[in-house]
Amino acid sequence: MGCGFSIVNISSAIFDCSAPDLDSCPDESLPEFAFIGRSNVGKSSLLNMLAGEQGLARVSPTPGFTKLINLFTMNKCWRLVDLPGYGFAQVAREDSARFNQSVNDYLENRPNLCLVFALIESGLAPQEIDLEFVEWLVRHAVPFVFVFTKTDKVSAVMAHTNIAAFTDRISAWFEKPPAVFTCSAATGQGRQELLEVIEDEMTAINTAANRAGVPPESSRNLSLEARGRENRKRRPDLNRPW
Ligand SMILES: Nc1nc2c(ncn2[C@@H]2O[C@H](COP(=O)(O)OP(=O)(O)OP(=O)(O)O)[C@@H](O)[C@H]2O)c(=O)[nH]1
Ligand SMILES: [Mg+2]
Repeated sequence: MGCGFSIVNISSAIFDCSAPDLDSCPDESLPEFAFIGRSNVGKSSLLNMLAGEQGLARVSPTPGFTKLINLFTMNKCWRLVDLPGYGFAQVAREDSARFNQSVNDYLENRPNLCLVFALIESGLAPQEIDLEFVEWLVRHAVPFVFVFTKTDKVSAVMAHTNIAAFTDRISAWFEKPPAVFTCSAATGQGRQELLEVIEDEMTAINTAANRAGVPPESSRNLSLEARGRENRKRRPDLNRPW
């Protein structure tokens, strides 16, 4: 199956490997979409929901469950990447240990990382640790969109209030803020919209490859690297000194 196939229909979802660090990640030939967020926010659950396969990534009510960079290949042509969460209490005693260095390294330096889904719990008022992590993403020009999770656990009004409060806190950091999505791994809410985000990114990659006049299959690495460079150049305009 080629990469021109509609990615909204996931027909194969395969576990690649668990990597302890960036150097242990597999080859850079496929576009990657990664999930990041506080421990227990629902990263692994959302990955399974998008892949349409419960049990693909391991889910647990215990925070800090995912400890490695877990990579999964969809339709043999793009990857979903489940990352360890941040803010897990037992590793949060020291400030320096609150964020995982391997995760930061992956987010900052993986050339085929197309887009990050930054997960925030829709039932909570803005948390300092989430704001701090988003600030890190902005600082490092990591391309991301927001996904507010677990909408089944909260009223629509409360979710809206929390999302508005969060986006209000960060609005001064951007000229154009990242897109905001909501989801529930329990009900499947948001699945179509998030797969469309991935499809749009994949279409952009293929279009760039075609424009370069090289067949998409053989130029995939090249166009992704170019895309990574482009993403890093697209540092949002920030209205405050860092
Ligand atoms: N009600 C509800 N529960 C959810 C949802 N998503 C995840 N959960 C639950 O939240 C808990 C944590 O889910 P995970 O997907 O393991 O969270 P995670 O972000 O991968 O957590 P770490 O790997 O520890 O960083 C589990 O008990 C899930 O069943 C959701 O959309 N709705
Ligand atoms: Mg997890």
